[in-house]
Amino acid sequence: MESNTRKTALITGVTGQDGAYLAEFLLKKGYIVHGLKRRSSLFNTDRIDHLYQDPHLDNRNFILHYGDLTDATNLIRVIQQVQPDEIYNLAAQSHVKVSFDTPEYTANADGIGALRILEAVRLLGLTEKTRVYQASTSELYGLVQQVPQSETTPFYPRSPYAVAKMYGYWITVNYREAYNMFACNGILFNHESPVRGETFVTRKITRAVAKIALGLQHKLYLGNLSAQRDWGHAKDYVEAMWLILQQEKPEDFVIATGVTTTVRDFVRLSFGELGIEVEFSGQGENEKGVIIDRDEERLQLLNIDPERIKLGQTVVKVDSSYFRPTEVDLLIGDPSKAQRQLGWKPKYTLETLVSEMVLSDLHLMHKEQYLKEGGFDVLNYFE
Ligand code: NDP
Ligand code: GDR
Repeated sequence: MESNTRKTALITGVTGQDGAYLAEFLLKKGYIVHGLKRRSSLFNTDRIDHLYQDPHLDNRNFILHYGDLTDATNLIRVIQQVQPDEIYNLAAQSHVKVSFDTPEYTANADGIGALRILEAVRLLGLTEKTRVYQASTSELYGLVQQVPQSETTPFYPRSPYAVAKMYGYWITVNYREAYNMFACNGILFNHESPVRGETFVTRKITRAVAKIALGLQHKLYLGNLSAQRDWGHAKDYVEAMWLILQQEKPEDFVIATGVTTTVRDFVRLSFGELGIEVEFSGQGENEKGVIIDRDEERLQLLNIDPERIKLGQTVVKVDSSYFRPTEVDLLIGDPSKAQRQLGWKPKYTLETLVSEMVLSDLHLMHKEQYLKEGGFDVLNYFE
């Protein structure tokens, strides 16, 4: 892109999983990317540190602004300053289980936050210039009405998170219809990556599998093992976000792989990636996963001591404190509209996703093991 035709994008939630992949994607496309980040008592920019540019340099194409979706005046100021061609509203309290503990905050950030962005664009007279992407979610489908879920499937949200996102979905549709704004929902099904937050189930599993293999952890405690999710890779999904805003007409799209898997099978696949076979037995809270076989050649290839992998060892147990007051049992998306209209197709399969996540966590845990064995694992400032 020539510098005078370069587009400008503003990403809220730039420090999150999707924000980081999207920033990288847009920078490669030649955009000037602005990101909204929250003030935190610790550095929270790990995922975008590789994109960081010294603020003292001229001609930066990646610029961060402090801000929060609960602060309208701040959003208005940043949007006025940036004058974006595209806004990707990815910021959210995105953890479904946590939303039961912080329902009001979740409604404020995830629901009213979307309104604040749209209203800022309107108040600043940018409705013709600025296109808005709203991060909607398969959690909107909630209690199963029909499968696979498509753009026409009715919503039945099952958590404060999903209810807040339902407001975000409809206010986006409403601003599109009322003010002729180019505002779109991407209804994205679960998508993961090596930089997925550590408390979402996939990353919790892949981290634990790597730790167990290296003797840094003994057991993995999980909640509902029978939940089924349509898991894709975040890298594929941020491309879909961009495609949605490049269309001639603003519309909403389901983005999914069309394949669903249980949490239990995700665990099996993850251990399998390292050459460890786990079998499940028992039911409900008594279900457990036990090591029944090991592939010594694979383990050695990955620098894992096969002697650490004990046949008969229980490595997965159920902890009911991870159950949700209301659960979403089955998600499987129908991405045919996106395939047809956007030409979008995921490049990753579940197997390549799991492999990338497990090997990345194994790499991290090898470093942790090295530090621990060298006596550098705990720096206690408060002794
Ligand atoms: P993450 O939880 O990884 O990232 C969320 C981002 O939002 C972080 O940058 C976080 O900042 C920021 N944030 C949270 N609250 C606020 C706030 N009040 N003001 C400003 N920023 C805030 O989520 P993902 O990247 O996985 O998801 C991106 C979006 O897509 C979210 O809206 C999520 O709900 C939605 N979504 C995600 C799906 C998925 O499977 N990943 C599927 C469908 C929708 P900090 O880093 O400081 O915490
Ligand atoms: P989800 O993702 O709720 O689908 O929301 P999460 O990975 O948290 O849960 C998926 C399923 O796994 C079950 N589960 C567990 N979940 C967690 N977190 N921890 C556990 O120990 C555990 N054990 C079983 C859950 O009950 C659930 O059924 C994600 C988020 O990214 C949302 O922001 C996004 O909108 C949706 O995906 C699509």
